[in-house]
Amino acid sequence: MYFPSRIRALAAGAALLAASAIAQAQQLPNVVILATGGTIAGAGASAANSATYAAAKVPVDKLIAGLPEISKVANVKGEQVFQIASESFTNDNLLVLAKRVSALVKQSDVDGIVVTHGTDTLEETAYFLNLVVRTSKPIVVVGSMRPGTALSADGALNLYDAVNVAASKDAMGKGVLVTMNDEINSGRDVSKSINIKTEAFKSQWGALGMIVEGKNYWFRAPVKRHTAQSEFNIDEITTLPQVDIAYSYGNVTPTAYEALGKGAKAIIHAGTGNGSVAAAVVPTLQKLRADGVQVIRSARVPGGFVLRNAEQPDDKYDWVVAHDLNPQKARILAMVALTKPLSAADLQRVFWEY
Ligand code: DAS
Repeated sequence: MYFPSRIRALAAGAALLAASAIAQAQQLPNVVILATGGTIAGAGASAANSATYAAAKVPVDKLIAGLPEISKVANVKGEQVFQIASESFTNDNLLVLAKRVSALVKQSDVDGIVVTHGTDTLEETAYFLNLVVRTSKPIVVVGSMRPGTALSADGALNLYDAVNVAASKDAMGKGVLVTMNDEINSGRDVSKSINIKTEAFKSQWGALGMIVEGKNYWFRAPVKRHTAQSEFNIDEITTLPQVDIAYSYGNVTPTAYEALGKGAKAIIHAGTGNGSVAAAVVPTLQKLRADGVQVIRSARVPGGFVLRNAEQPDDKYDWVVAHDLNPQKARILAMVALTKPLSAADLQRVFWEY
């Protein structure tokens, strides 16, 4: 039977639906998800495997398809930048990722960026982006402690939160952010403090806020320089200098410092207490400094900050203190800072400001 008026009505209805879908999409922010691997893309043999699984398996399009709720929050596009476990991240990975972020945030049709990442070095990548990407648009780094195949997997909500924050105007100008376990943390301050719980990421100065059911609740903002206010720019960086970390402990010898000092532009001393240097190591650090290697005192103690000229004569030895940065964060800042020819005094200013 042929009913032209019904067909016309159906066609008109379909056109109306299509038009409203387009109008709605035009109203939503545009968020790009750059996937690098990690547990958030991991898969285990069974739902009972929350710790035994393979990281970096699930492609970004599958992650997005598995989270239809985000289509109501933003127009989301995915790019698979890498598919690796983040303990294997290299300086080249950092450069490639940061340059892609920098290119995307320059686009007027991109409102925010999400980076999915393994949790092991997530804090390093988040801080690196915080230092070198010149933008006020939200950049949110996110991971998960359990693979998506596990009971009570945390990745889906972490990713949903990350897209919400990346799509939020009130997240602009706060530096690189990390959304894990309902919290919004600063990419500068946050570090992985527990290796087998979903509440793994903590900032010793506290979270910036929380996100609940897609709404951001802010309680503070960063005071250190970042992103648009940074003097560093990934578009002007082609390579990163070698900076290594030497861990200190009782009975320590200069062996590691001597070996690392052969190729490094800076050594991060993960000292005991307030970044203390064992008497057996002082002469080696003095020689490294004389040879042009920067010596930066951080601490193996997770909380507090290293004081300049307290138990160690930093002025006399021309050493730098890492302030409140843990050794792995201090390494990221030292690498970025030493892309420029800085004296120890200049470097110390950078550690106070960033
Ligand atoms: N191997 C860990 C990593 O890729 C898995 C994870 O926790 O994301 O960082």
